Amino acid sequence: MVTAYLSLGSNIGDTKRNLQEAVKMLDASPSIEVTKVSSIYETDPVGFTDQQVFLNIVAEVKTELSAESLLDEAQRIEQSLGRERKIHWGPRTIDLDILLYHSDNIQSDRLTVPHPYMRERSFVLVPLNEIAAEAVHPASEKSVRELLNHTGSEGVRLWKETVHQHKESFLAL
Ligand code: A4P
Ligand code: MG
Repeated sequence: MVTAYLSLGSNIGDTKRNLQEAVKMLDASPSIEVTKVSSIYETDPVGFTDQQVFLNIVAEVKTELSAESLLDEAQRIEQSLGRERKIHWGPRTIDLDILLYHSDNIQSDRLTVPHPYMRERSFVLVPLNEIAAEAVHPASEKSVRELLNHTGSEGVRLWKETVHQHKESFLAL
């Protein structure tokens, strides 16, 4: 059993509901249990900036799946929630990225873990810090708290707070 952290973001449609549906679907997967969910943050778009604000969260999962199979599952959920790939870094119904998988460094055709941009993205580090401040980024050997102290939290605002990082609290928001 491995602990992994996933970043979820949405800026099209009923964005809160998209996040909740994605977490429910993850948790419903036979080999994945969602063990923590961050508060929901409203975040200014990064990369392609001429688009709606995002809602972003980070979820902790325990899984028996390999990282590649976890990505398959994430992509299946993106597809079933109607994700269409159009603009790189552009608007999306739901985006699920693997941030950390155990303490592995993975580099394959389909997968780079730790996620290549997580160290510079406040919309990832703020929610990740809420649920896993002491987790270590294996490439840099820095904790999430240290990475966040360096990057800062500009453009990231608390939108709705979960109680004790419980998925039940998140699903009730
Ligand atoms: N891939 C490689 N590594 C990973 C990983 N660790 N997790 C590959 C997930 N996927 C990974 O992703 C393209 C390919 O990346 C996948 O097929 C997979 O094999 P994609 O989601 O299909 O395409 P994309 O959206 O163009 O790229 P990506 O990497 O998801 O976009 P980003 O970099 O995540 O940027 N601003 C705010 N405020 N909040 C956001 O959530 N998100 C983006 C998306 C831009 N700006 C944002 C936000
Ligand atoms: Mg993605």
